[in-house]
Amino acid sequence: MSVRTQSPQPPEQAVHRAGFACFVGRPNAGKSTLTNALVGKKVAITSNRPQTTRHTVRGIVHRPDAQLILVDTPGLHKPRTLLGERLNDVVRTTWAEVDVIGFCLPANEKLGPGDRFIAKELASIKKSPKVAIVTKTDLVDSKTLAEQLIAVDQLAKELGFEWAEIVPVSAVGEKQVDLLADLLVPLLPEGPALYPEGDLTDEPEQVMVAELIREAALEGVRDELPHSIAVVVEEMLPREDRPADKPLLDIHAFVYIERPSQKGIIIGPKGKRLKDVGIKSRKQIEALLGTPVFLDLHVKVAKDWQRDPRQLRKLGF
Ligand SMILES: Nc1nc2c(ncn2[C@@H]2O[C@H](COP(=O)(O)OP(=O)(O)OP(=O)(O)O)[C@@H](O)[C@H]2O)c(=O)[nH]1
Ligand SMILES: [Mg+2]
Repeated sequence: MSVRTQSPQPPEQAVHRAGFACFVGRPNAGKSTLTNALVGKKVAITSNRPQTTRHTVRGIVHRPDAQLILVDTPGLHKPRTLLGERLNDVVRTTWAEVDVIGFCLPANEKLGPGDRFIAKELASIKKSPKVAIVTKTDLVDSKTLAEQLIAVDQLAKELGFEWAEIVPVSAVGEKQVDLLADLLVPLLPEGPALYPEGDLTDEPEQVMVAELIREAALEGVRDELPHSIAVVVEEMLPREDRPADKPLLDIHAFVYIERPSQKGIIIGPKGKRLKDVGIKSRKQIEALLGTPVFLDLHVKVAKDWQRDPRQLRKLGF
């Protein structure tokens, strides 16, 4: 087993590489946090709730020698709803299309049936190299980390394949994040950049805004509620009659929940919770778009949307 702690030697003749690496793993494994750390900016929302990511998010890393396009995917899990099935389908389509697969496994949780299940599926993909990424290393001591690295190595051996690399990282502690990029780049095909210099994601602004609102709404809600929340931005328009040096962007968005009984929780006593979600996400949206924002948030019930094909389509799944 070779566990990387140092970058490979640079090749003698510099070639430019460009391609796609996707991050897969169980929900909550740290895929989106790692994507953001590599890109150097928040392109994907994160939370301590499982199943935060609901669509693939591309983050672009620009380097002199390469363009590494990261595809952050929803956590793969046993689906309980139609939404869950759709998300799993998205992941499988994605890993069939990328140049490298990065399997994220948290250092602080013993390998479980969920990891085994994913590893088994990865074993059947012959064409792409697979890199094991042991995440959240800041949460464990070196002995636990060493045991996890051995277990991860063993997992592939049991299933009859080898990891191209095994890399321990901490996105929060900023440990070995650059090393991971150094190891992924040589696994990409040679070729020119695929995205313009400076683009960090190809997410539409409207989607990023909706995601920032959802991230704020996820904070502090418990049990099943995180899964029930969906956000749609209906309209983003510059306010008319504003002087050129004092622009204001009007954003109208709906926070959807699944049942009328959830409305009170989202809105909070005297509307306080929803107001806080508005304040928090507005700050982030203003930072993202670089313009003052008026954010108009409404809560709506979309009955059992996670299980209803029509509602799912309306919400963009
Ligand atoms: N301490 C520590 N926490 C981390 C690290 N990376 C992620 N986390 C935390 O782990 C939780 C889940 O992180 P996410 O990046 O949202 O996980 P994910 O794999 O994208 O989850 P899904 O989108 O639900 O599949 C968040 O609370 C993160 O702050 C890390 O390197 N160290
Ligand atoms: Mg995620």
